[in-house]
Amino acid sequence: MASNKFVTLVTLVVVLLPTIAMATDYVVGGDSGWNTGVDYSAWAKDKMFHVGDALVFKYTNPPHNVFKVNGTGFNACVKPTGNDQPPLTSGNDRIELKTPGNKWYICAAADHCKSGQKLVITVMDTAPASPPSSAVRGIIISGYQVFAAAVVGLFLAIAA
Ligand SMILES: *[C@@H]1O[C@H](CO)[C@@H](O)[C@H](O)[C@H]1NC(C)=O
Ligand SMILES: [Cu+2]
Repeated sequence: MASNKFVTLVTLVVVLLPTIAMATDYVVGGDSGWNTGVDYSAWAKDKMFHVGDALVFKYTNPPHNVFKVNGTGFNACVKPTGNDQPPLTSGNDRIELKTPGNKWYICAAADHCKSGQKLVITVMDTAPASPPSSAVRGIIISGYQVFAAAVVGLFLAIAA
């Protein structure tokens, strides 16, 4: 019967919506942006990055830029060579976090990286990680899902 398809669609939308809506854009460095003289490990420390979130690098080019590097390049402040990995230079670069794991970014201008213009983050899967750090997020989600279940139940009752 046709209304079953409708109920399924509503269920999907209602259940999946918070996953999409809760994706966050993080402006790297907050009001300081992507610059020298900013402690990016302190900035990243209390944040939880998930697949679907994005980093936004805001800076002036020249001199600044953004190279995505690996752990070796991060530690040694060495940018990738070759044209296959060009830097980001727009001054307002949004990088969507598509996969879990460690991500490293440096500025390759002069000694900027060595003086601290470098960022390492760990991206987690979309599913909320274990408490306590994600406890609040978990409560919001479970609260929403109770609400979602009620809405779906109502539709089922109407459709029956
Ligand atoms: C890290 O990146 C550099 C520069 O792109 C590359 O030469 C090196 O092989 C990479 N190291 C690893 C472990 O992937
Ligand atoms: Cu720089």
